[in-house]
Amino acid sequence: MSDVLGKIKEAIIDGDSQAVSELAKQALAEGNTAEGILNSAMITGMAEVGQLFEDGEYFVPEMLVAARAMSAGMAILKPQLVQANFQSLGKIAIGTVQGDLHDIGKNLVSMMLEGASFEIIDLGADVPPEKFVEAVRDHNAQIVAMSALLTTTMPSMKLTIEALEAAGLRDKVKVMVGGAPLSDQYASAIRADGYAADANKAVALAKSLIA
Ligand code: B1M
Repeated sequence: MSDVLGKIKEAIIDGDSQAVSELAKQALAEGNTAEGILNSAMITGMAEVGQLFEDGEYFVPEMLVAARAMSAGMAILKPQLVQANFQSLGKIAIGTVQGDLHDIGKNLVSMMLEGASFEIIDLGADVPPEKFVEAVRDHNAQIVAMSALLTTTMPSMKLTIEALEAAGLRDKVKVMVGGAPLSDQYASAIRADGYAADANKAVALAKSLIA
């Protein structure tokens, strides 16, 4: 790993937002791609934060400052990740499901989808089933995209699909799911239309769902 990428990773682990912003700018100026910075430095830094939490060395406040530092870095990379394109491929209502506050992965997926020319209706985090239903109804979204990072919040995806069915909207919309504890098997079990393991795969999946 190059020097600047190593420093970004360390700054994520330390939760130093200012350093992450400055180093991300430096890394871009040195010719690194936004995706390279994200994957080699920032996401690996966050994975290490998760490991430190699991090992009992980090607690929620440390995870929170690391998340802020990650968001600060993503803000610097966003213009490179999202290139304006006016030909919309379709509308996607995206959110992290009810009870779940983890929004970094969702924001990243959302950015990449926007960069691939989808119109994004970002419902935020802790989104109850009825909010997804409302978004499909009000915006005519073709895809509902749900993220979950906690095993305890995964069932909310199933509840959202059932709410779409109850509202008579399930046939009009495709449902895609993702997040670290998810799998293809879980997606099939709750009758989602697809699962993506990361943001790039989410773009490919969204394209295939509306093709
Ligand atoms: Co929390 N947390 N957290 N946390 N947190 C995890 C998820 C955990 C794995 C840590 C650990 O134990 N190792 C663990 C979950 C265990 C489990 O359920 N199996 C955990 C826990 C336990 C908790 C709390 C319960 C802790 C507590 O309070 N005791 C609590 C729950 C709060 C709640 O949500 N109700 C909690 C709180 C928090 C913070 C608020 C402090 C903070 C989140 C801040 C924020 O998001 N704004 C936080 C953080 C930062 C993490 C870790 C360290 C990092 C998550 C992250 O942002 N990763 C995480 C450990 C880890 O992931 N290793 C952890 C980077 C991000 C780019 O990756 O989100 O996986 P990810 O997204 C990926 C893919 O999953 C995929 O694409 C993305 C890009 O590749 N993807 C999709 C995601 N969504 C997708 C949707 C798609 C497609 C792909 O289509 C729709």
